[in-house]
Amino acid sequence: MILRTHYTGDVTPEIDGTEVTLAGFAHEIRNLGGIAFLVLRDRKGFAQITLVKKLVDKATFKKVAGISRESVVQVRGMVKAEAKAPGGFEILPTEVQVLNAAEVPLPMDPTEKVECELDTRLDSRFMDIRRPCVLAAFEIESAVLRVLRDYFYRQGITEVFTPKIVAAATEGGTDLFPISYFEREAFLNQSPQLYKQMLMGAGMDRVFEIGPIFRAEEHDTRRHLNEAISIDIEVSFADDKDVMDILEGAVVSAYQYVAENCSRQLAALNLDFQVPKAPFKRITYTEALELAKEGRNVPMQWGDDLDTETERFLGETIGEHYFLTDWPSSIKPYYTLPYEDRPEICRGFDLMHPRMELASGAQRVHDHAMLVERIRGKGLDPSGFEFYLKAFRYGMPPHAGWGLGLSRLIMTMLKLENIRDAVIFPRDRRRLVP
Ligand code: AMO
Repeated sequence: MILRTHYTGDVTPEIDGTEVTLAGFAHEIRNLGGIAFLVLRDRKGFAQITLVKKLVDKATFKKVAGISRESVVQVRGMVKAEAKAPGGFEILPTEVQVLNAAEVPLPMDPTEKVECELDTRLDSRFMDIRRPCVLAAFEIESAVLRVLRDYFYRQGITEVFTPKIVAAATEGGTDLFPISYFEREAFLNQSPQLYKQMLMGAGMDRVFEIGPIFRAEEHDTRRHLNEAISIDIEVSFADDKDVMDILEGAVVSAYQYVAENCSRQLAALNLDFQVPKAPFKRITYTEALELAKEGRNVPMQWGDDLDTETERFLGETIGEHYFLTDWPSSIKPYYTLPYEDRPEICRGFDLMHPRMELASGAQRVHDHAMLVERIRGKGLDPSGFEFYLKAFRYGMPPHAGWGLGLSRLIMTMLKLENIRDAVIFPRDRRRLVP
């Protein structure tokens, strides 16, 4: 049983005279006495249903005039070209059915006329997503996932899934959500890092994973969530430069695909959309620090992590996507490979959007003894990493990889103010429902 023959967006004035069946939400109902209009909205647009009192039966006119906003309706009728109506057509109905009536009042106004607080919108997210400008972001996200998967497949990268319930920390022992796992304590994984590296030891050579990461951080910012989707890759027989090239290609492909295939969604977002130009600038941590010191009076020392203010300053100065490379070994995780001749610097990198960090990655330590030493050097106990370290004892190819935050990619691509706007049901410090 298909309840519609067309989406509103597929009806054009050229099919004047065709009978169609549309289904969607009652966006607006206007009864002007002798004539009534029902604006039907579906995910592809709007259609004006015009009822002339003299031409339709009384009962239908009365029913339409009494429909509550946002009720689910189905309309069968004839397409008529009408320059003044949205999309250049109207529907002269032969049958209008209310499939499900909406209660009054609505929990929020789903039209775009009224500005609404983010919290109110998130409390009634199902209704918020009915707004074309909100829906557009999630349709674009789906398009981005599709093109990224294609991009990875074309590079011979295999899609994998790794566990989200784990026994131990991946990235240093902090910021994990504990859960009860039968008689033991377990944790929600904060990154597929250790597993994707182990798969290099498994000879899988090139893997990618798109899945949730969990961070029990207390952050309450516009760019942090406690559950996020991360796009991770790991590649054997490759170094940091090789995977930076893959990352740059992934980001540019995503933008390009959206520019070419998502014009309806971009129009709903009212965006001036620019595809970033490759190659992205690559500057070292030390160069970035010099730039920041020149431009602003900051007491930052070599070895400090870049604070938000410095990141903002660099973003404004550089003005486009850029890579920050060659970080101090002391502030990158234990799995990041130090340069042989300058062990205080490592082959870790971040991909930056002028507004924030989008991804981080590195060439990894693949030597067992060095990895044990690096784990110890970070004040961690190697015995907790035995399942991981084991994969480094029987032949581990050199490898590199990265993790890219999907919501941050979408947020920056679509110039959204808050990362929560790039997640259907966000999880943050205060929000566990819906
Ligand atoms: P990192 O911790 O930098 O690196 O995470 C990678 C990317 O994931 C996104 N991200 C987040 N997005 C929203 N809210 C959060 N709380 C959050 N935390 C991370 C960011 C970030 O750049 N194992 C490494 C990756 C690697 O080296 O392969 C890692 O997890 O966009």
